[in-house]
Amino acid sequence: MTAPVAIVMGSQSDWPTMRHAADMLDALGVASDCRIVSAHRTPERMFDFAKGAADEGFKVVIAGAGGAAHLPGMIASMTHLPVLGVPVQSKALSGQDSLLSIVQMPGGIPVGTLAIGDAGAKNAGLLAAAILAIGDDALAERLKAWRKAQSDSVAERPSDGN
Ligand code: RP5
Repeated sequence: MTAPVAIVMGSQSDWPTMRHAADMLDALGVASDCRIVSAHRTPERMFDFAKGAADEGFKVVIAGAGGAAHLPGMIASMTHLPVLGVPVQSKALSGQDSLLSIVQMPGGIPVGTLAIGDAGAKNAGLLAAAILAIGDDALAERLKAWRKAQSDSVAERPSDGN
C-alpha cells in the first residue's frame, strides 16, 4: 500500500532537516515515502513525480528545498494534492532565500509554507497528519494524544539547571 504522505527534497543535503517531518509522521503512525527530487538537477524526475503523485496514492506532499527553492511551487503547479513547503536553511542566506522562494507563490497555485529548518519540517509532518486526520478518526485521536503529551511535558515554572 502506498504511503499517504510523500516527502520530497531537492538534495541529500536536505535530509537532516526533512527527516524531522518523517520522524514526526512516524511517531503518529503515518507512513511516508521519502525521495530526492530536484527542480533543477532532476527536472524530469520532478515532472514525473508531480504528475503521478495522486495516481500513486499520495494524499499530501511535503516538499523541502533550499536556496532557489522552486521545488514545492513546481510540484504544486502539477498536482491538485495539498503541497506543504519547507524552506531548508541555506548556508549563504540562512534560509531567507528558501523561505521567500517558497512562500511567494502567485495567486492560484498555493503552497502551504512552514518555518525555516527543523521546526518547519516537524510542523509539516504535524500539518500533514492533521489534514489526513480529517478523514481518519483513529489518527485524529493519536494527534490529540500527541498534543496533550506535549502540553503535559511543559513545566509550569522554570527550574535551575536547564
Ligand atoms: C537545493 O539546493 C537543495 O534543496 C538544497 O537545499 C540546496 C543545496 O543542494 P546541494 O548543493 O547541497 O546538493 O536544490
